[in-house]
Amino acid sequence: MSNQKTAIITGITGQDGGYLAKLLLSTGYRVLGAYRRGATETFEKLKEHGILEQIEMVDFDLLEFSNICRLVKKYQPDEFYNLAAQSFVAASFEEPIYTAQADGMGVFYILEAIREFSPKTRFYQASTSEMFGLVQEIPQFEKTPFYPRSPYGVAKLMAHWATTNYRESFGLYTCSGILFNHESPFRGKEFVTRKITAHFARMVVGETDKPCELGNLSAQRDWGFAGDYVECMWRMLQQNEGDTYVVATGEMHSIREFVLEAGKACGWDIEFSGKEDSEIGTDKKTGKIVVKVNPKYYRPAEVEQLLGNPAKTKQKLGWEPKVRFAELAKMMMEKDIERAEKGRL
Ligand code: G4F
Repeated sequence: MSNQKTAIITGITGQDGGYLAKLLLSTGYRVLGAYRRGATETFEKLKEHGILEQIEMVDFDLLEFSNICRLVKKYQPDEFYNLAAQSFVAASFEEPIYTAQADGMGVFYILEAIREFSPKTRFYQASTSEMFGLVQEIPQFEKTPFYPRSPYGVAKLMAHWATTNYRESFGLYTCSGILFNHESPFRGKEFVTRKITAHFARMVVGETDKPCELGNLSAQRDWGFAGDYVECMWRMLQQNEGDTYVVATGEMHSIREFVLEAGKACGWDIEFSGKEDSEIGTDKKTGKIVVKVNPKYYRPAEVEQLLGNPAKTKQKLGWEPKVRFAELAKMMMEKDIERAEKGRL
């Protein structure tokens, strides 16, 4: 197939990498999966998607400029999706320098490699709603001023502006997707939604009796489905020119509400009681405590609420989020119960 498109996806072992690879493979792309050798992540997600054999794995490290240059020069990809990052906000307070180098500088390396060796390559940067941090208006859209609240948000903001700047300075086709939180059964277990569903699933199959310990239950997020969001990334790279897009559902829910929805899928009717550090969630039917607050999960600076306005994205890209909050929580909960029952959680 001579007109087959080639795409490089960094962060191929992550949640979004798997969904995006699946989408691109289904439309005939050659997919190069870039991953960091020795990364703690394995290929489990790609195996579960059933696509591991169809992806050509290539070594990649956001901190190794020479490696990035060789990769871009060798494959001259039509599309380059940068989904690799140190993506856990809480960890960025402990590893700020690494996070700044990987999530910030790493993007300059990729952009320089594209500029030098393959300027026709269309580039997608995984920007994030964490850049809005201490939100300056509600809801947030493409022109809302940024106010990051973590080293992660600061590093991502640098990469975001680098992406815009290389478009304006060098005429590269670059896009930033300002993605609000997006989840799925393939979400990493360090993130709050999956932490909850994985823990609840262990309780359901009798693997543990202990409640799930969480931090700030009042934080609110605009949660969408990762499968919907990767389709939007692809659409961004099929336009006449690059741009910045907010990707969100336009609905906001608290951690408490996610706990309630996940609990429903376990057959529980959870009631919250107590305040702040001593808040607990109890299943009314059995009296069992299923959630409790542990202040160790509080963050040095919190992003209290994020709510996106995806009007431009819907209008320009014809994109619509399909999976909504309650369905998302149910989907994640059911999959984790199924995994727990098979001993594969
Ligand atoms: O699930 P989280 O860890 O996601 P967070 O920090 O919003 O970041 C995610 O979304 C961003 C987009 O907005 C991405 F850029 C980023 O890479 C990542 O994908 O935490 C969500 C909220 C926070 O307010 C946190 O304080 O949940 C609160 N939370 C409460 N208890 C907890 C916990 N978060 C985690 N991870 N673990 C807890 O026990």
